[in-house]
Amino acid sequence: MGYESAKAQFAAWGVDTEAAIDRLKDIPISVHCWQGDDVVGFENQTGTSGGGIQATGNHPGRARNPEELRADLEFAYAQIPGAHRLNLHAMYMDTDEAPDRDEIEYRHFAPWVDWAKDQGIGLDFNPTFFAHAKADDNLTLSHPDKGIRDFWIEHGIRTRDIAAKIGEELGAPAINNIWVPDGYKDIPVDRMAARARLEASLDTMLSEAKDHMLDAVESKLFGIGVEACTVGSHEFYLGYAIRKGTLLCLDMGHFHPTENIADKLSAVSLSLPELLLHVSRPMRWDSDHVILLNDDIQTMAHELVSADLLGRTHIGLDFFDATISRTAAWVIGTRNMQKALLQALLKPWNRLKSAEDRLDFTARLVLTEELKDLPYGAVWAEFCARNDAPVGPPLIASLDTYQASVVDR
Ligand code: RNT
Ligand code: ZN
Repeated sequence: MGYESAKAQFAAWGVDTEAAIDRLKDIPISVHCWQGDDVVGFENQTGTSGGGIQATGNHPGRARNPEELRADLEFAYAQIPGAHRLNLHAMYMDTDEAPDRDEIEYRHFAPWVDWAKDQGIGLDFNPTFFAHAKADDNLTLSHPDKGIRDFWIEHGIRTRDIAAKIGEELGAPAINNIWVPDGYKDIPVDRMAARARLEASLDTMLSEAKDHMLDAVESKLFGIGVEACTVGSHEFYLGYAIRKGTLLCLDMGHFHPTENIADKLSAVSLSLPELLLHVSRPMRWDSDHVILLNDDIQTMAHELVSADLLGRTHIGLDFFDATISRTAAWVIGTRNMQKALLQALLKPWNRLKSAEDRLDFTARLVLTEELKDLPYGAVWAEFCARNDAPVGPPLIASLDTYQASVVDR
């Protein structure tokens, strides 16, 4: 009932809700495993988390092992309409062995692949250059000590092999995203040396061409403990990605607070064939709050649709909040990304673009503002119903029931 009326209202603006629903169903979101356990991992390493990527809070229910994490993910995916991916970090190995980071192999992750096949989800991967004694200086691939650099280069090479094998097993490429915490707390005297070392390490790490996987590089502005300089800055990686043909990962928390990250998509995509997003919500700094359906996310979705970038942008999430139910955080954040995409898919693009082309900015403004009143919620509810995901009170009940089942962990 509600949907049929909404469909007619959108149709009056020339918008086909069925086409939007069909398109949204096929947009995978890569859900980050690390929201489930506060970025701890399963290897009993003793290093500090590094680069300021610490989750705060002590809500009950943190997943302590791969079985608990998978159970939590299965629950979360069941509340999220559509088919998605899991973004796994190397520190989430599932094995009785205790390989160090420079010893990991595909077999240490094979249970994740079996599970992904079972669930019908794709996998992405990440080397873990933090939470390890050899990262305690907040220097890894750019460390002045060649031994430390070589250790991390070996780790990176192994993660590329693992990602390639994962991609081969699942029949779709796995992205292997490189983020290093490298930087300086206080003002360095030789930024060039650190950046030259990072570049050389990356070159060695990425020297072998690989099928079934895609390399991505993620920049950052600063982190707690590396306030004065981040070696892998935006300019560093933008240039690197363009020269080397890797994906560029834009994390929404890794820029100056007043920068509009959505504005960057059209700009960088003219020089880069594919992009990776870490959709996140910084508050004052790279604080990785659960994403809301707010202007930042809606603008991001707007740009993805308006600039026709959905086909070459991989959408991943990156937030971690341990003050609320971790499973609810996944579900709320992922659904918000989808809601923003749906809103963008429900815009009368021809009318909007033609007003702009005619320089009729009055018409453009009246359109953007009137469109906000259209009943997108009824289309969202229909999308959820068709994909067996709850909305409203049943969703809340489902989240509560699951959280109650994990409080004794
Ligand atoms: C850190 C980066 C990075 C991490 C994950 C865990 O600031 O955003 O993406 O959050 O790799
Ligand atoms: Zn990130």
